[in-house]
Amino acid sequence: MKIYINGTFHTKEEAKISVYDHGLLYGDGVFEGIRVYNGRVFKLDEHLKRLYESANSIMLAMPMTFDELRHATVLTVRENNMRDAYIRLIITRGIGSLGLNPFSCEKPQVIIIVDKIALYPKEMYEHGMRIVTVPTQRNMAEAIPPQVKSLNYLNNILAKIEAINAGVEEAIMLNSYGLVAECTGDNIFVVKNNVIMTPPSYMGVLEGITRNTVMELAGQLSYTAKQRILTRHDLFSSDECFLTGSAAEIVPVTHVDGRTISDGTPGYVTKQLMIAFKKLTETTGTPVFAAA
Ligand code: PXG
Repeated sequence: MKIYINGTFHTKEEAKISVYDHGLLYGDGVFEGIRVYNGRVFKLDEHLKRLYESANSIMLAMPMTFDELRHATVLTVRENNMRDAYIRLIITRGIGSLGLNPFSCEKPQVIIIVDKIALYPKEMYEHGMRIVTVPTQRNMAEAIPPQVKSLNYLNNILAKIEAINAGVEEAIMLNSYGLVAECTGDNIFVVKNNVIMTPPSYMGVLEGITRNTVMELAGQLSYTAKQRILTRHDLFSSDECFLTGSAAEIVPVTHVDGRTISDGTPGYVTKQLMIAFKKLTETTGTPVFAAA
């Protein structure tokens, strides 16, 4: 495995950063998780755009231009010679002194890992997943903005621990108003009377690339898709429920807080979206290998 750090490649064993890096000391940095399907990077520019927006929001001056980083990302996939992969792009604040001041840091570190990821067991894609609401709330937008994909994921990790303690794989996080925000690493959708709905970003949601892709696919399949405030009751009484994310892709949800959604099997609209999504991932994206 070849890991990119600031322009050079390292083996997994040798890929190291300083213990003085503020990414480690304070979770100060930003990241992206991107998939490669069939030799093409899916939605690369959308992910890079969100990365630059996240960096700008936390006043982290990106050390590379958009085009340079796009090139480095594609190059790293090519060096690893993988046609189906998961890219983790990490920008840390860099090496600094032991104090919060980010401006003491010399220069941001750019790390690109190309590996595999399997978020949930395969059966869940066929038979659906059980999820529960957990006590840990999603950050308010006035705190760490959920729209920033920062290295500080403790909010979501606490929720993930609560889900695992409850014997399920994923947690529904509510915002401080008790309204549905998202899951720990995925966005959440419901389908009711053939209308596809997901909470608006101001509810405390990361604007998922997969979420936006699903909204587009919904339109192409002639469904109405909209952003709407959702309560737990809206989840319980939905016809269908599913989660979206680059790592998760589209996962049907069949049980929420012990309530069975419809007949307890993955819904028709969900399955149609899964098929359309798979087709899109296989036929679009930035080619990694010259002739792809
Ligand atoms: N919400 C949150 C909080 C996320 O972290 C999503 C939604 C889905 O966004 P995308 O753009 O991927 O559709 C995410 C993304 C992991 C992992 O290692 C998590 C994510 C992405 C990749 C890997 O668990 N979260």
